[in-house]
Amino acid sequence: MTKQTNLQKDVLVLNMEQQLEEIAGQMFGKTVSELTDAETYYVLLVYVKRLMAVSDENEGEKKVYYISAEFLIGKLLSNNLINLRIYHRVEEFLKSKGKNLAMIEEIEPEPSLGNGGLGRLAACFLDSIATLGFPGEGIGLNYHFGLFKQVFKDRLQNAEKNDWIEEYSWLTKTDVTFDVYFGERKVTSRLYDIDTVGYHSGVNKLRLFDIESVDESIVKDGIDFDKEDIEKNLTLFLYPDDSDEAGHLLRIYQQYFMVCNAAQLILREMKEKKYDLRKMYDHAVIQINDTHPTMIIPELIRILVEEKAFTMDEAIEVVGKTCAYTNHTILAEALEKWPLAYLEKVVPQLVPYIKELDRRVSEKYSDPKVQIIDEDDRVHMAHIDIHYGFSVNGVAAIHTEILKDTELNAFYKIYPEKFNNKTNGITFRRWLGGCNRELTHFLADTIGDGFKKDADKLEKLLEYQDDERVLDRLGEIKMNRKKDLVSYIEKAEGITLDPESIFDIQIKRLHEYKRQQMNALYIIHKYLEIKGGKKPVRPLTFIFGAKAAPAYVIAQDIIHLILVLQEIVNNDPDVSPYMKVVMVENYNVSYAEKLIPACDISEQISLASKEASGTGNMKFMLNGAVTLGTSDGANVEIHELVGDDNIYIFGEKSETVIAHYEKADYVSKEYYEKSPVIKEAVDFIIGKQALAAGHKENLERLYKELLNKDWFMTLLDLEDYIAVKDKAFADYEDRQKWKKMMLVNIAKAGFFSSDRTIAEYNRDIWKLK
Ligand code: 26Y
Repeated sequence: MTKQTNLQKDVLVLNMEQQLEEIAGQMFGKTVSELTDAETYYVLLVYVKRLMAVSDENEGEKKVYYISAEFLIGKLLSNNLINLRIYHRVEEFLKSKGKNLAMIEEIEPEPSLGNGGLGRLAACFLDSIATLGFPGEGIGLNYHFGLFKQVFKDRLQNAEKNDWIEEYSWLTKTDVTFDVYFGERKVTSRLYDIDTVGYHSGVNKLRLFDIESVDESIVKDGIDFDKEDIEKNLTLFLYPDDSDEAGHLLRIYQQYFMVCNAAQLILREMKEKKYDLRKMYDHAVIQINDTHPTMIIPELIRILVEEKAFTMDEAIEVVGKTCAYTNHTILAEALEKWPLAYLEKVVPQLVPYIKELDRRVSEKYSDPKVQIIDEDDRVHMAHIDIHYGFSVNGVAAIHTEILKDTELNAFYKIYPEKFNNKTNGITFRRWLGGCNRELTHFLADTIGDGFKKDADKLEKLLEYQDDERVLDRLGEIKMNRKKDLVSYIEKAEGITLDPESIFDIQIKRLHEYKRQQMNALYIIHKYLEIKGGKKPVRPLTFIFGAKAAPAYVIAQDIIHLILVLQEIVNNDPDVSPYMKVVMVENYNVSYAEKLIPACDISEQISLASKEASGTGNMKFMLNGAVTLGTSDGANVEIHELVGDDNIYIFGEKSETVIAHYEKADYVSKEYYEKSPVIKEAVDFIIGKQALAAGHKENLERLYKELLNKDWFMTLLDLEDYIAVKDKAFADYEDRQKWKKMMLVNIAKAGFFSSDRTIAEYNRDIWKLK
C-alpha cells in the first residue's frame, strides 16, 4: 500500500483515453475508433487488468480464505468498471469513438466456474469482502469447461462443453506451482489469479488452481471423457457425473486437489509473513463452503503433525480454531458421505487422520448420528466440519432453525455455541447498479446515492409511496426493462413476447424441490381455462430458465414438459394471444441480469423447509418484482420485511411438511383423486396433445412420478398455488397499488445486501480488523 502504487493507479485513471489508444495500437495496430467491438473488449480488459494490478491490496494481520468448489462470478468487465468507478467515463469516451459499451460487454464470455446459488453466493461475498476492505481471498479450481452449456434439441436438454477460457482473459497465470500427492502419485498444480476489486476500495484475489497436465482434447461427444485419466481430466469439469465409481473418485480427486493446494498456499503465506503457526488462527480463518472443501481439516492436521512437529492434540486445536463451516442444504443427497474405501484409493495419506478424528468422537459420544465414520464405513464430511471447526452456520433464519431443531439437532445439543445464522445476501453493485442502471440513477436522484455504500438507506424510498410521479417512473423503468428483454429473447430464442403482458419468472437450477413442475401444472391449468373460454384480463408470460444435472432423469423430464408446453401454448391460435411460455436456453448469470430487472412476479415456490435460502428472490425484490412464494428460506424474511400486503405467500408451512416426512403419510394420489382441477392438469401430461408434441417415455415417467411418489409434494400445494397466483394476476390490474408494492419491495431490500451478510460473518466468525 505504498504511495507510489496509488500514484500509478491515479495516473492510469487520469490518462484513460491515452492508455486505451496505446493498448489498441499495441494489440491491434489500430486507433480506438477503428477497433471492432470484440477488439475493444480486449483493449478494455488489458487496461482494467493493469489498473487492478497497481491498485492497493486489502491488507491486515488476519485474512479470510473462502474455499469453494464454485465461484459463479459472471462477466467481469462492467462489474470492474463500476467498482473502479470509471464506468461512466469509459462509456462516454467510447461513445465519442462511435461505440456502445453495453454492446461491447456482450462480447465477454461468462466464466463457467459454478452451477447455482452456492457459487453465486461465493461471488457476491468476494465483492463484499473486497468492498468492506477486508483482506481475503477465494480459493477454488480453474475448470476449463466448468458447468456444461445447455442446448435444446428435440425439446430435450443436451449438454455441451462450455469452452470459456480465451487467450486474453481475466485469469493471470502466476509462477506458483505446488506438488500434490494422491498416495504415491504426484501431480503438479499451477495457480491462476483473478483480481476482485471492491467498490471504491482495495483489491483481493480469487485463487484458482489448475493441473499442468490437463488435456482438453480428451473430451468427445458433448461432455464425455475418460474419467480415469486424472492427470488429463482433473480440472476439466465442475461436478463430473458421479453415477459410477470412477465419477465418485474423480470428485474426491478434485476436492483433495483443491484443499491440498489451499493448505500449501495458506501455509506459504504464514511462513512469508513470519507468523507463528501455533497461532495460525490469529492470522487466518478458513470458511468451508458446504462440504466440498472439508478435507482441508484433515489435510492441515496431517501437515502440521508430519511436517511441523505438532502433536495430534495441538494440530487439532489449532486447525479447529481456524476452520468454520457453512451448510447450504438439508437435502440428504447433497450431504456428502464418501466410502472410506474410495478415500483409501485417492488419498490414503489422509485416512489415518480421518480414522483418528473418528476415534476421538466415538470415544466421547455414543450417538450414532454424530459419528464421522458410520456402520457402512462411509465418511460423513459435514460431521468432520462440525466436530473439528469452531462455527456452523445456516444461510437463512428458518434454515438455521431447522438445522438446530431437526437435521443437526444431535450436534446442536453437543455444541450449541457453534451454531449461528448468516442470512445470505447479494451484491447490489451487480444486481442493481450493473443490471439496472436506469433504476439505479432514478433511485439516486430520488433519495440520494447514500444507498450505494449503505444499502439500508433504500428505506428512504418509503417516503415516496404515495408520490404518483415516483410510482409512475418505477412503472416506466420496469416497462423499459421488459422491452429490453423482449428484444433479447426475440433474438436469442426466436420468440416474440408482449411487454404489456405480466412477466412471471422462475429461474434457478432445475430440481424437484424447487417445483418447476408445479408452475408447469399451473400453466396447463391456465391453458385449459382459456381453451374453455375463460380468458385472462391481461396476457400472461411465463418464463423459465434452468439447467438440470445431466444424470438427473426426472429433472430432464420436467424440462421436456416445459418445452412441450411452450410448443403447444405458443402455437395454439386460441390461446397464444393470452399467454406465452418460454424456457430460455443456457440460463446463466448474464441471462439473469437481463431477466431479473424485467420481472413482475418472482416465483419462489420450493417445498417449505427445502430451500435453504434462495438468493434470486432477493435480486428480484431489489428490482421491483413481487414475490409469489412459500414460507421457505429467505422468503420468510422477505415476508417479515415487506408485510402481508406486499408479497403472495401460499402453501403448507415447514412444520407441516416435516411432519409429513416424519410420519411418511403424504400420498400424492389422494390429492389427485380428490381434486378435479389437479387431476385434469396432471392427466394432460400424458394426454393426446402432449404426446403429439413430446416423447412418451419422458412424459409417462414424469406422470408416474407425480402420481406415485411426488417426493417434494407438488400436489399438496397446487390448489393453493393456483388460487394465490390468480389473485396476484388480478391485483396487477390495480396499477397504482401494484407500483406501490414494487416500491415497498425495493425499499426493504437493503437488508439483503451481501455487505450486511459479510459484516455479520466478520462480527461473529472471522473477526478481521
Ligand atoms: C452433491 C454435490 C456435490 C453438491 C453440488 C452442489 C451439493 C450441493 C451443491 C450446491 C448447493 C447449492 O447451490 N445450494 C444453494 O446455496 C444457496 C446459497 O446459500 C442457497 O441460497 C440455496 O437455497 C441453496 O440451494
